Amino acid sequence: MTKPITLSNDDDFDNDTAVVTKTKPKTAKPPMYKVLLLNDDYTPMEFVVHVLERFFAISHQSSIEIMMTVHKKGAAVVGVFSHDIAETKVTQVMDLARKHEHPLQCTMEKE
Ligand code: TYC
Repeated sequence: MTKPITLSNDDDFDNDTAVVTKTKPKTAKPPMYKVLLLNDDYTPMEFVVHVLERFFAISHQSSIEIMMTVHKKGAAVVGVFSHDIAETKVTQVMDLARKHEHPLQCTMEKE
């Protein structure tokens, strides 16, 4: 008499299943930082437009629109950059505002 073959629960000979694994990419992308402009009651509108054109290479028309968004809403993101570039932009804006004695505030935050 031939002995019948019995499979235990752990065997998976013909009952094809697969373990799906996700490989983590080794090169993580660096975090990006939003640069924000904050509203205040004293900085002249033209100065803010100038800052956007000069340091963020934004067109005159777009600069007016972004400045008005900040004026009405209190703040706006003006760009997203690597940590180093974002820090440079914030410093450039703050240095020029200080030089002209305007209270304009520019900040950065992790995206
Ligand atoms: N609120 C300012 C004014 O009425 C204009 C202004 C706009 C100031 C944007 C700062 O980030 C700013 N003169």
